[in-house]
Amino acid sequence: MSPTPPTTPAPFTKTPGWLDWYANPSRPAFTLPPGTVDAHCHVFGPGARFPYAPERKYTPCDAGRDELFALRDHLGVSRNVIVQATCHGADNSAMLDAVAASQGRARGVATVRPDVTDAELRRLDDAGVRGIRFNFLKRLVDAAPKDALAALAKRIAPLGWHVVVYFEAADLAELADFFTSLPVPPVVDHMGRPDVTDSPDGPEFTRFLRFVDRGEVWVKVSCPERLSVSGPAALDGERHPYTDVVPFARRVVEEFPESVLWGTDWPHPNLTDHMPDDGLLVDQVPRVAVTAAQQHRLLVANPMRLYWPGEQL
Ligand code: 0GY
Repeated sequence: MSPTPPTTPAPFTKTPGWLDWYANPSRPAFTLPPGTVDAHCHVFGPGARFPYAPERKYTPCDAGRDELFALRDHLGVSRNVIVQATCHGADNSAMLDAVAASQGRARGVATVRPDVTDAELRRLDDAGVRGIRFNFLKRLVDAAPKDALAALAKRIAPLGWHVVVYFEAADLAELADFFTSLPVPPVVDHMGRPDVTDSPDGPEFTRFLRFVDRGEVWVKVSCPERLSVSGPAALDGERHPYTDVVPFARRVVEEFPESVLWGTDWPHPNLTDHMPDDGLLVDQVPRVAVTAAQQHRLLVANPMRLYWPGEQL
């Protein structure tokens, strides 16, 4: 069943120009392998039950757990990693509610404040959280001092968690040493947001690849719709948009097959020109992970190792 848009009016007014998620995604032509994990997605509200944070930089459409699970089933995904969205600040309730309702088929990545208690971290761990998110995009959050982030990383290390890091490509030079100084692995959102008008062999992406090469760095091969400049209209075959992102994603999968993750980024916050058909995002997978072995690592083995270690595949 395709997810259907919410019918009850939200108590919040969406940011002007906000695009709702794609209401009737196509059925993918590519069959995802059994056990596939969507390792980057979000829930928004619904705002009537889980109010958006006062400090948020945008107000989204509601996009709750039921719609996420409907999309999961429609695409043939088995599990989700639900990453706390900035519109909920450090109130993880909507994400935790979704993880609880998934009956073991979702894990969470939380946002916590520096003064979070150890008891709260243990509660989050019991609830299925396996990491925290450090966001360096000024349009999404106000910057937190690095020493506070480093202190948090030290406190989550005994739980076996990681940090999900989101930054602009131009900021990596300044952040790389900080990331590798942390006692937990960084998991990089959206391939570090490369400029895809550049070459995958150019200096900026080469710097990113060499950073990943330091070891214990995971990369989400995600968000072609956000990174693409050629966009949804320039097709390479009927179901293949975002072609300019493919060489970057393929390069990461080929160089670091054991460290890559894939995700939809549903419900696609802050896209301003179009909303992707999630079925087409699935169909991009075999373009970036071309062998069955690469696909199994990207979609199943790697995310299972990070989020459900020790579970049988
Ligand atoms: C993403 C990207 C974005 C937003 C968020 O939590 C968020 O608000 O993650 C973005 O605007 O680039 O990962 O969904």
